[in-house]
Amino acid sequence: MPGPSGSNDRTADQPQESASPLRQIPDVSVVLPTLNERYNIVALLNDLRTLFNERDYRYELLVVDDGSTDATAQVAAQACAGDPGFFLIERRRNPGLAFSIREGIERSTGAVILVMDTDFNHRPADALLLFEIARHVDLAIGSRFTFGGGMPNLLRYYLSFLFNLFLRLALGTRMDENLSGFFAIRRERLFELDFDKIFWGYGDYFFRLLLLSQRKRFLHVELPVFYGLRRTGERKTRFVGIFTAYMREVIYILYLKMLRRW
Ligand SMILES: Nc1nc2c(ncn2[C@@H]2O[C@H](COP(=O)(O)OP(=O)(O)OP(=O)(O)O)[C@@H](O)[C@H]2O)c(=O)[nH]1
Ligand SMILES: [Mg+2]
Repeated sequence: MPGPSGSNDRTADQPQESASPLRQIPDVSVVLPTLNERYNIVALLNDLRTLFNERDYRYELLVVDDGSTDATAQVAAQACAGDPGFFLIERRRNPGLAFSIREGIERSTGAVILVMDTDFNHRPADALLLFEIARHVDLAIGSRFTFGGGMPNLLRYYLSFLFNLFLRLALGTRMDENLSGFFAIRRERLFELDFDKIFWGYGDYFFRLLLLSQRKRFLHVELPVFYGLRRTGERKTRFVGIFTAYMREVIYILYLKMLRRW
């Protein structure tokens, strides 16, 4: 339903109208969490729309904004005015990256759900490939640590590599990449999982998603991706805080596993 700004406004307070039975299911729903990404979001939306339109894919782009103060939501809505595949979710409660992603997923309708950052760390061309792969498997993961993948900042790359290795050994995931946040997943498989156990916190939601999807024997594929540099704007995360939160969560999961409650 077109909102006041001409966009399709899926706000948290206005539950989505049920889809018309005549409306075809989108091939892909892209969940785009944003926090002050005004100077990145328009270019990203345009790149994604071009990629999907060129290949005649039916898409849905869900910008999930967490109360940005730089008018990210407004510029995104303006850029996509009149595009029936664009949806804006303006969150007003429970801020947080993983909560935003969950809300985007729950309000999406596509056969494949793709999650990516909105600052060009995750490249649109890789997003297209992840979506195409996920149509044939259950979960396609953008991986920095599979041969061919990487990051421009070598120090961050090696620190993340070591931490990923630790996650893999400690938790028993079987993946090179455990903190991706860049993945495509088949809708029907994703909805088999218990969202309450996965979607909270920051990037740690991804290793919980992996653990539960492994338990359900999803077919996983890792696609090497080389991260781009954030184009403009500021990082929202602080390395030490995030690292401490992830470590605490790993220890908690190990403890629960010992009690056979995870
Ligand atoms: N909705 C929502 N999005 C968020 C939140 N925090 C970060 N994001 C978005 O999540 C993505 C990742 O955040 P970044 O700040 O880029 O984190 P990062 O990739 O570790 O940092 P850089 O290396 O500087 O890019 C970006 O698209 C942000 O806009 C949040 O609390 N809510
Ligand atoms: Mg980033």
